Amino acid sequence: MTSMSFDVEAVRRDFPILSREIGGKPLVYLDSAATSQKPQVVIDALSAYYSGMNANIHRGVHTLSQEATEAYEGARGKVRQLINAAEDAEIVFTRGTTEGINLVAQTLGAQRLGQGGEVVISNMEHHSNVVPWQILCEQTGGRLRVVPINDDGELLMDEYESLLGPQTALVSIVHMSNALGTINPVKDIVAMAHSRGIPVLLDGAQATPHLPVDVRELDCDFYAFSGHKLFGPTGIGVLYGKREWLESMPPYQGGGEQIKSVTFEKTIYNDLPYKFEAGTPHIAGVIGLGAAIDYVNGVGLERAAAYEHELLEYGTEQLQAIEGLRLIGTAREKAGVLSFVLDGIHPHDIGTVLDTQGIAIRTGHHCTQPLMQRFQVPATARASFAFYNTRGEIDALVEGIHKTFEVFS
Ligand code: 7TS
Repeated sequence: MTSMSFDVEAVRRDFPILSREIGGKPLVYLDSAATSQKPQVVIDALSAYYSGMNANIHRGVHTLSQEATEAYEGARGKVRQLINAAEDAEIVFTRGTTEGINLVAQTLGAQRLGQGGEVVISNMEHHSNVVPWQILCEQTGGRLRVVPINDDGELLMDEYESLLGPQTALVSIVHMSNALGTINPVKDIVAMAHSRGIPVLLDGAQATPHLPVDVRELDCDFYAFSGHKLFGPTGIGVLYGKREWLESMPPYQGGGEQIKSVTFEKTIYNDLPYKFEAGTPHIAGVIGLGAAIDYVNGVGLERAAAYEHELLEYGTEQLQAIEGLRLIGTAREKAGVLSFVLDGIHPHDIGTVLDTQGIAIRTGHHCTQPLMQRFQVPATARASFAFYNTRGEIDALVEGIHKTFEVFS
């Protein structure tokens, strides 16, 4: 597949913000790993819900409530299809990846992790796949074990395997790294854990916008991701869980919607997935996420991934040719991210100069401080792509980096 078959200019016209200017220069948005931009159809879906359908769900006999419930549950079906889950009941709506991981930590994690038990994560995890497990370890007397990585930013799989044992309560690993772009061999990670009866959660925050994901093929027990990185609204996310685990787990939060009956003596919890959806959910967000999934399906994730891959190869070549630039994250399997440092220039200064050129990148530790420690850098500059980016924008980035060198020379 070549970029010839992918009409990026047509895709760009779907995203109104991409025609903005910043300080008189066309916006070059290279921060999609932080949050993606939204196509008009998603913006319209939010507006249509509030202007024509707004009502609470699952509780009204009136028409608006029925329409809102139908739209909300329809979106759950779209999520199920997107990740090929077996049934809608395995799709739990959350606030985002962070909440999905905390949910599993405080329910299944609390059930499985005892004194001396272990949770296995990796050196490239986002803080949201570190801190919830640290909190759990403090509560239970458990211990965090960390899979090391090599200098390219790839997991050391032998080390991973050697960390697994009867003491391992759970494995929680990122599918695609936000700071390096590495795509981890998650199918193998799951298989190795399962051969020892250990459940696996995958953090799919970065993978879902870049790769087709099939949770049944991966055979993972949980898969967490965020709507806002997948061209949908903020404040909405998904936790996929296998039915047998979700059934066996206690609720995460108590409240309305998640119960069947309540007396002061005893509460009977609702069926899946409602047991885990206490309170009025982000109805508009769910409907907007459904619209985002329809949009992504229309673009075609596989086609988009091939296009993005070319973009990444082009960007990698261009950046590697710049003297004084070091790429952080050179895994063989990677997508969508170019993290780098420049000799003698702090990443924040790079970001500031690029902003004067209309170029938006992220600078800092990317909520992966242990990873920065591993590479012995305080921070990196990170350009991250989506399928709406172009070669011309990479050229602008390269020009901006040269300009940065001039400013600080
Ligand atoms: N996991 C990964 C791999 C992430 O990249 C992020 C957010 C999260 C979890 C948390 O997602 P949230 O939607 O719950 O906040 N990553 C980034 C980033 O790279 N820049 O800003 C947010």
